[in-house]
Amino acid sequence: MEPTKKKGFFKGLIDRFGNSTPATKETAEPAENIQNIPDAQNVTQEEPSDNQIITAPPEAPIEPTAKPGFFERLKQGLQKTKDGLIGRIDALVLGKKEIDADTLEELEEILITSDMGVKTTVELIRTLEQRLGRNELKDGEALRNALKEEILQRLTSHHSELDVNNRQPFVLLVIGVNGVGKTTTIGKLASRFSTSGKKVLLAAADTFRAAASEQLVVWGNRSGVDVIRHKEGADPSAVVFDACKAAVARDVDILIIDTAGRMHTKANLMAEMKKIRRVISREIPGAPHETLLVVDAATGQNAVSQARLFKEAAGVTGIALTKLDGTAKGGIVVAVSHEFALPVRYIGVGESIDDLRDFNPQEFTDALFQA
Ligand SMILES: Nc1nc2c(ncn2[C@@H]2O[C@H](COP(=O)(O)OP(=O)(O)OP(=O)(O)O)[C@@H](O)[C@H]2O)c(=O)[nH]1
Ligand SMILES: [Mg+2]
Repeated sequence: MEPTKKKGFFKGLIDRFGNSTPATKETAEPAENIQNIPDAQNVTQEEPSDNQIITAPPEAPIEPTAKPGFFERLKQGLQKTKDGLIGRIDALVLGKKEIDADTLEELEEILITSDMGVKTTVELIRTLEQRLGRNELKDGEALRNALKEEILQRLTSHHSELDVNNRQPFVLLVIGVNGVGKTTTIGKLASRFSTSGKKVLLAAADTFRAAASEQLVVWGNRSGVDVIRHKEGADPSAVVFDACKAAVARDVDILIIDTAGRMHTKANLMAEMKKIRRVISREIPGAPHETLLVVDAATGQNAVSQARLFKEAAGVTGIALTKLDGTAKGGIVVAVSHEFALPVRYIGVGESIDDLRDFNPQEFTDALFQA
C-alpha cells in the first residue's frame, strides 16, 4: 500500500464529502434509502449468504488528519447554536451595567428555548442568583462569563473519554432510534480507529431495514474494515454471535455493532437490545464495554426522552450527539449529559469523516462562547 495512493484516495474523499454542504442540510428525515449514501452504487448487489463476511479492499485506511483550523471547523459546525443561543444571550447581557432578577428571568427563557432542559436551566439560574446575591455579577460581561463557567462545570463533571485500549476485543454496541446517525457515526469511528492502527471489525446487526447492511459495508470499504453480516430479516443476535466469534478468532481490537433503530414496536426494539446484550456477554465476558446511544441533537426534547428510555432499558454508558450542525438548540448537549449523568463521548457537527469529534467540554464551551 504505497502512501501516494492512500493520499489520493483520502483527497478524493475530502473532495467528495468536504465540499458537500452538511451544515445546512435539514436532517429531520431519516435516510431510509441506500441511494442517499454517497458511493452506494459501488456496493455489491449480491445477496449475502446466511453468514457472510465482507472483506474490504486493501487500499484503505483513510486518514482523518488534524488539519489546521480544526477548532474553526467546530465553531462553524456550532454556528447555528452560536447565533441562536449565544447570540440571544449576548443581545440580553452585553453592555448591561447592572444585572437584576428580570435579566435572569429572560436568560432562563433563552436557556429553556435552546433545549438546555428545565432541570438544568432551573439549576443554572438558581446558581446565578446566588452569585448575584454575592455581588459576583457586576455587569453583563460577568454574567456571561459566569454562565459559561457553570455550563462548563456541569459538562466536565460527567465527562470521560471513551478508552478502547483496556480490553481486547473492545466491544462497542451502538444503539438509538432510526435515522439518528448510528451507521454514519460507526463509519466515522471505524475510519478513525483503523487509522490509529487498531484492527476493527463491524457487525451489521440491523437486519430489519432493507439495505442497512450495505450502508455499513460502504463505510467498511472506505476505511478498509471488514463487516460481518447476514441476510436481511435474519436474527440480529445471530449476526452478533458470529461477529463476537470472529472478533476473538481474528484478534480484533475493536468490534463495533450497528443495530436497528426501528422494529415493529418499541417493546420489540428494547427486547432485541436485551437479547443482543445477552449474546455479547455470553461470548465475550464483560462485554459490551460501551453501549453508545446515538441521539439527534435536532430532535430537541425527543433526544432527552430517548436517552431516558434507552438508559433504563438498554444500559447506556455513553452518548453520541449527532447533527449539532443542523440545530440552533445545541443546549441539548448540556441537558442530555447533566440530566442523565452520562458522558457525551462524541459530537457530530457534519457529515464528513472529520466532523465526528471527541467531545471536549472546554473546547465545546470555548467554541460556543468565543466570538
Ligand atoms: N448534518 C449532519 N448529518 C448527519 C450527522 N450524522 C449523521 N448524519 C446524517 O443523518 C442521516 C441518517 O444517518 P444514518 O447513519 O443512516 O442513521 P441511522 O441511525 O443508522 O439510521 P437507521 O439505520 O435508519 O436507524 C444521514 O443522511 C447522515 O449523513 C451529523 O453530525 N450532521
Ligand atoms: Mg443505520
